[in-house]
Amino acid sequence: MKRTQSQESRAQRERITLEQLSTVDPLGSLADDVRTGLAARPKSLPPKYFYDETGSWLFEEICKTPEYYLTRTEDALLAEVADAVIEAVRPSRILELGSGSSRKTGHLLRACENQRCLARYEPFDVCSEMLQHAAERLVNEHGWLNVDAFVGDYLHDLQRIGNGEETRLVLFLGSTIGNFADDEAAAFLRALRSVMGGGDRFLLGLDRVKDTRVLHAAYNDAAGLTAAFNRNVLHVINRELDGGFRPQSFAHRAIYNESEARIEMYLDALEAQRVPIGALSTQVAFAEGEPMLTEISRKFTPASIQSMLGRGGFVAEQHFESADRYFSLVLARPADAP
Ligand code: AVJ
Repeated sequence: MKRTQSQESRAQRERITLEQLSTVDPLGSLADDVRTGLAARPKSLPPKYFYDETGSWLFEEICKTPEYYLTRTEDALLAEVADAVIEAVRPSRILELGSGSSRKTGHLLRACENQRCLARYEPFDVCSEMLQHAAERLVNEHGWLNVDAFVGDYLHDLQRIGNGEETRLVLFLGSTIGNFADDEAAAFLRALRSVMGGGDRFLLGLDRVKDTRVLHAAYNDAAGLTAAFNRNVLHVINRELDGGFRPQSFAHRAIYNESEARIEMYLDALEAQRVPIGALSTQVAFAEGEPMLTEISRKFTPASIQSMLGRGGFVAEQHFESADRYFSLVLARPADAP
């Protein structure tokens, strides 16, 4: 019997669940974070506030620039190794932290299909619209797939995802872990470790140390998208905290700090100015040329990956790298598990 279109879409919707893990507003911590960051020297802002609707769109556009090799290199590598990963882990569930549009996940789902390892997909993100959209696309593409989506902040709400007997593969892709300082990365990994069972596995994407010119270009694209992405955080503050930033009076600057092995992204004040922030009942003074750190993006070596994982309670089981060694995918297991 032929099913009508509405029966079809209902059947698809029934394969999707969406659970709100936190009741806290993702922007709830913005005021405190901005107050703290702007009182620090150098002034700084946390990178997680880049990603409002405009910022998420700008990031997607950055990924398409010729200079920003990260996304396409990781995507190609994942396509290459997905079968090996699924064969090694044979997961019942695939949990993806910061899943966004879930575009790269398709490689793993196809590998699952090929190997008759029909895992449930658990995308985890702050944006429920993005999750709903991605889930609908995926159940549409994969007739066998069930999606259990989680809305929350993976830095705070990890403890609330259940941990059953089934094997879970946890994904953290895109080298997002590079945004965390050493101690933050260790704390995040330990928190993740604590919700994982001994048989669970962790697949982590990491950008590698490479020629400084290649790194520099990736964060200073010719089209100016990274500059717009950087300044977008000022628009977010203006909107959410009744701020008076004039984004055009700040210059985008991204440099590779070789001794720290990280990109540092700044907004430099082009002139001396006082910026009112209504919701904080304050004015923030900037000297001419004063830098404000908006993001670090760490670059890794096999040795720094090992030591970071070790501090977080993991050991690398398999290390996959692209032929140009621009990017790594590391399959890790809890250190104290068999
Ligand atoms: C999404 C955090 C991996 O650090 O490369 C892109 C964000 N910043 N261009 C990165 C970003 C500037 C990106 N991550």
